[in-house]
Amino acid sequence: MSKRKVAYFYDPCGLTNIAADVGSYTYGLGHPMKPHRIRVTHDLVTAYDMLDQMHVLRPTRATAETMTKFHTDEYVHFLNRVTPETAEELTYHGTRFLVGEDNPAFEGVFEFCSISAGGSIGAAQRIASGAADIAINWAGGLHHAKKREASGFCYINDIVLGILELLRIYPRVLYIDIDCHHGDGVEEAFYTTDRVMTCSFHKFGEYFPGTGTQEDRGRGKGKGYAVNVPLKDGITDESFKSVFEPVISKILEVFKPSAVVLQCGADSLAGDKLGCFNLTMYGHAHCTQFLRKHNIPLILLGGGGYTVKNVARTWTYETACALGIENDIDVNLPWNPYFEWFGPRYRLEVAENNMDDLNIKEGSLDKVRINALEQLRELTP
Ligand code: ZLV
Ligand code: CA
Ligand code: ZN
Repeated sequence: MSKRKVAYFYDPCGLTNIAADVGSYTYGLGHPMKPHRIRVTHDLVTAYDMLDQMHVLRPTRATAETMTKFHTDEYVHFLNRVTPETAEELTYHGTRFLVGEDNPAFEGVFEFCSISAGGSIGAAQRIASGAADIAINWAGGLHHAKKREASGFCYINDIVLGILELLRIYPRVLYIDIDCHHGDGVEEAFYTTDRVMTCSFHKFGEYFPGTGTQEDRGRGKGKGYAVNVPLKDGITDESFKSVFEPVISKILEVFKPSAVVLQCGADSLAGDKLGCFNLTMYGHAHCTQFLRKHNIPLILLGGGGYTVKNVARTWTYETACALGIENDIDVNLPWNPYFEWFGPRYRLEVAENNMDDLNIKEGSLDKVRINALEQLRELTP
């Protein structure tokens, strides 16, 4: 397999005036979203000596004005001035902009968003200029953020901003979302256009955010260009592949994207604190490998992922997949600042568990695959 030019975005100096990186922001004690996982991933990528095999770039922080390419002025202005102390007052007692405890006004929230969005926009620019074949931003992938509101741990939609940047150059962009949750913010942003196809694989049924049925297919010009693959608990590598491969192959055939954005949310891994799927690291990374093989300009983004060690393992392995060196990677972890923490096995692996695959047990997987393929067949010119 031939080499690819890879750009890797990482901010080593988050939290202004403090010697810290993007991993230093915290949503607060007890909150499942841990930006620290980006730093642990970076330390593993470093320990595996991958940094000198790619262009390591510090993202230009997205300005408030840049964010308004998607979000409203009013919302961005709010986010730019809110602090933990003023949140109650500025949100009209928690009824506007930030709803509920999912989206706290934590210290440095705007700066955190500007790093996340800056990385995804930078990744898009690097791809569009031809300087990279694959661009990576593990601090991105915050797919729930809405035009005028934060949602599901996401404040600024770095993905929408990155895709808008790609659309300046490319006629068609494909967005694929393997996070365990529905990619509702990105779907909504491009629901009425045929220039962006969105395809989300997610748990559906009594699960956040509650959207993403196969009847939701886009509207107007965008009809047919939103693809939803609703799944049940316990999906295994084999089941996932049996729907991912045919659906994505068909999309590549009928939509012919000029660039692909893959949201690699790691809460679809087995053993995730919030997720309910049963994918191994290899099953998850298969999606990256499958897309790399097709040789279309590719952006890899982060997203969910709440069992920090497994997130770091998987995104590290996926960085190796982008470089095409995954077969040379030692499954025994090299020494790194968090080594002790990866016990008792100290290995680069995420194993499956013994949960039932309800997609097979309840016989829904075949129907879901057939429905998606039928929708795509209708787009054939
Ligand atoms: O992975 O939350 O269920 C991309 C992503 O896709 C809800 N939120 C909403 C609806 C009512 N609430 C619950 C409010 C709880 C606030 C704090 C938690 C705290 C501790 C443990 C779990 C949660 C939690 N919140 C679990 N699931 C939620 C979801 C939001 C899921 C966002 C997924 C984001 C980054
Ligand atoms: Ca998803
Ligand atoms: Zn998620």
